[in-house]
Amino acid sequence: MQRKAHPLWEAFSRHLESVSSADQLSDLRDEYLGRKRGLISLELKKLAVLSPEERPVAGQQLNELKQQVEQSLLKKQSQFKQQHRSERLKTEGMDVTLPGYPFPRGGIHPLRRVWEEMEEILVHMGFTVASGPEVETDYYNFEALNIPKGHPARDDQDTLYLSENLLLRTHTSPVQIRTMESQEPPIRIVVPGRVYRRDSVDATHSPMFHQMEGLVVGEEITLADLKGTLEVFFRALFSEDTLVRLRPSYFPFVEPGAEVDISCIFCRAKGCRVCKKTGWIEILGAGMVHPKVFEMVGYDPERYTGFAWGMGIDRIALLKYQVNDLRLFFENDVRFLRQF
Ligand code: 2NM
Repeated sequence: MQRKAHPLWEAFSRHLESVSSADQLSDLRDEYLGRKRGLISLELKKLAVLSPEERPVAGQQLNELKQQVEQSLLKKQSQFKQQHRSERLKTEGMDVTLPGYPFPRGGIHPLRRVWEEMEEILVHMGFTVASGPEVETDYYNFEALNIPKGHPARDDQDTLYLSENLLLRTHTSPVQIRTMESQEPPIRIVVPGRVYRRDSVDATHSPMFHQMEGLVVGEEITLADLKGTLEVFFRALFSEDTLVRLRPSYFPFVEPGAEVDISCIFCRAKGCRVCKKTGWIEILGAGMVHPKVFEMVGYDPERYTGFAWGMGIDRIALLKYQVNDLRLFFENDVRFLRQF
């Protein structure tokens, strides 16, 4: 049986019709459902004065009204939400299928990559990375390395002097001297860094380039250790079948000194353009540290022996990436750099 609707229902319905915003809707809710002064709450209080016969009927009617009001308010509220959402979509919507903006990517410079790769191999072999100043004194760059004033090697180096006594280091060897001065053997260091020479720029020369020198000092270090160390290093850097060979040579700071070749990594020693048909590529200089150098740093040359080497990072990068002009590494044209 359809019960008669509460008289407030009609008033509420009319009110609800005229509501046009979420704020007005909230006011309407307070007006009817507010705990203290809401119209329905007031009606509920009036139940108390009715007779026991009238009370259940009126009470049920009132509860139905309350439920209907609540439902109507919720329905209206969700209409407003929907409306708000579609308005926002109209103004804030975006086409997620549009292509994005290109994102410029940086990269590691090829010289730096080779530097890091070489360094990592040596660190795995137990070497510690050492570094020092690029502006050096005559003493650390020459004197302590058994290159006294007037020695022809000083002209060979073509040094960039800053003053009578200060210069841009021509090799990283001063770092080895500083290390030996400050610590006792055993020593096992690798020294990567910038070095400077008075050279004009061409495909194979630059006044600034990069070296990675190494030094091992101990009580029974031999030339065989030097060869074995370099073999392990080049096999890791190039390939497992790389051969190493030493040819006698002269550097004032070592005795004996050697030029070190590796078997050609391009033709596997068959003979090609890179190795000039010899099957070998000259890659570094090395030797057993000269007793005079040990004396200069206060080591007993009777007790200690050691080997050292010096190699060009730039030259190895040229080989590794088959680039034929050093200038490409220094000009930093992104079209070139992007290829690495
Ligand atoms: C080279 C070749 C041979 C070398 C020697 C030393 C030191 F400090 F221990 F005496 N450092 N580096 C060395 C030896 C460097 O470069 C072609």
